[in-house]
Amino acid sequence: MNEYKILFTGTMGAGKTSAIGAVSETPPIVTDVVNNDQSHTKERTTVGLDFGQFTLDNGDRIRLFGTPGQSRFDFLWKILSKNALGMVILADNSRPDPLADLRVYLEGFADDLARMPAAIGIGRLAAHPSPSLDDYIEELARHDLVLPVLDVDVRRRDDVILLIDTLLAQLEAGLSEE
Ligand SMILES: Nc1nc2c(ncn2[C@@H]2O[C@H](COP(=O)(O)OP(=O)(O)OP(=O)(O)O)[C@@H](O)[C@H]2O)c(=O)[nH]1
Ligand SMILES: [Mg+2]
Repeated sequence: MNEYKILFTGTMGAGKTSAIGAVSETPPIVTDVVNNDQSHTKERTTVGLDFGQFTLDNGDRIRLFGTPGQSRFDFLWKILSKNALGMVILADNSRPDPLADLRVYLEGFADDLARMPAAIGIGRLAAHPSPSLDDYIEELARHDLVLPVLDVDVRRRDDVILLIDTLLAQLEAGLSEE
């Protein structure tokens, strides 16, 4: 049995807590409090971490960690990414400048992204079609990254599992090269 630690990160309200809650087999550990951040209207926001886990059909266990979205907690990013085997970066396409949001995480996690697989999940794309998936791919290319970019609804279990499978497929491809 293998255990994989996967980190979920991305901007405030992109859905890190929702995504982990959508797939966790155990009640997710959530550290949300009432949101006083004026930059976002959401009711609650994460101030510590999210944690959830689930088991794949082959018995491998996935441990999911989520970061707080607010940048004042970015000191936690390094701690939470330690020993992670892969990373999911979530974006919210309804925000004023989602590509700028993504850049914060591409730059903040540059060291990690150089050594671990990642997948990008774009939320609320149907209602907010711009920027497009191609625009995200171009933004990644400007950071010398080639990563899968998926249209996801973090509230849907299947979408979150697809993101995780995309990471695992990259890990497996990497392992078979060795
Ligand atoms: N209507 C709608 N709501 C969505 C969609 N995607 C996500 N949401 C909602 O957006 C909210 C996301 O909130 P969280 O999961 O707390 O986001 P987070 O990334 O953990 O936020 P922070 O911890 O504050 O950084 C939830 O209320 C979701 O139900 C969508 O496509 N449509
Ligand atoms: Mg959260």
